[in-house]
Amino acid sequence: MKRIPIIDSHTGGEPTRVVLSGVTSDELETYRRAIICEPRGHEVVVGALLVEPKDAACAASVIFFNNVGLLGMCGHGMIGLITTLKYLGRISAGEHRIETPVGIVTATLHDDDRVSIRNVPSYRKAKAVKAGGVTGDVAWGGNWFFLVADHGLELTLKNVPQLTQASLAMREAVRAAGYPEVDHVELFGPPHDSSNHSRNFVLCPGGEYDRSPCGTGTSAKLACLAADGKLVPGDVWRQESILGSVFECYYESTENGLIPTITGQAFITAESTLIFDSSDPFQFGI
Ligand code: PYC
Repeated sequence: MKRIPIIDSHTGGEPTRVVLSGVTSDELETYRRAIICEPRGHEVVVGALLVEPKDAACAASVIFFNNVGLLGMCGHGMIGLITTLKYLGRISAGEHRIETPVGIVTATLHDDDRVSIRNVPSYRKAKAVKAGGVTGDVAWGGNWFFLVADHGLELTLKNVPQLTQASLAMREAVRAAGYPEVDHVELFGPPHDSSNHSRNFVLCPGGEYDRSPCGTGTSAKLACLAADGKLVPGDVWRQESILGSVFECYYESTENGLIPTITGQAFITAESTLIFDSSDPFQFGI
């Protein structure tokens, strides 16, 4: 029987499953759904496969994946990964460089276990795109987002089915409008906690919603705020999720573009071994 050791965590409610060994990057497509989906997991889980870094100055290299494919970067997942590496005793407080498929990210593990992610350069590609009856911006924050404020929906947990349906329709519309790269949709509304600046609902590529405020989505949001002159470098933006969990963020303007830093905290929830029995008809997931 094949055995794959994993560590689970959540960041602001959004789960991350770190795969420690047992799968190579070439084998990932064979095991991707088996690791994420039922009967071992759930569609919302984001996987993080640890692989050997090419750059010796990096503490680790990671490939993020979900129920439908690979992710360029993943903010909540990176916070989960750093917390997992600390749990394993592989890193301690301080700065750590981590390779991702879209570039090197610097993560700082603080003494109080919060983690700050200095993300890849983020930017707005298109402003005020009209698609599916709404107007929004297309932006990159490590993944591609369509960011919409004029959706007319209330961002509450009881509305998740409507928010999901509406976001799926917006995604189809923005792709048809000339932005086929968009795989996440981010809806914005007023925060429920007045110490935050905004609340969001984020549709992920596989149709699930992000329980956290979404690190790459918040990076895309910072890029749009900066482009509109609504947030200056260094000023703090507190992004609240549909669950009420918060990422605290700011950006720097550099010669490589706008670099967001996202701070949050993850908690370890399980340490276990996935078992693959060749006689199990659902060994590769449902
Ligand atoms: O935190 O960047 C993120 C993320 C992407 C998809 C789910 N979470």
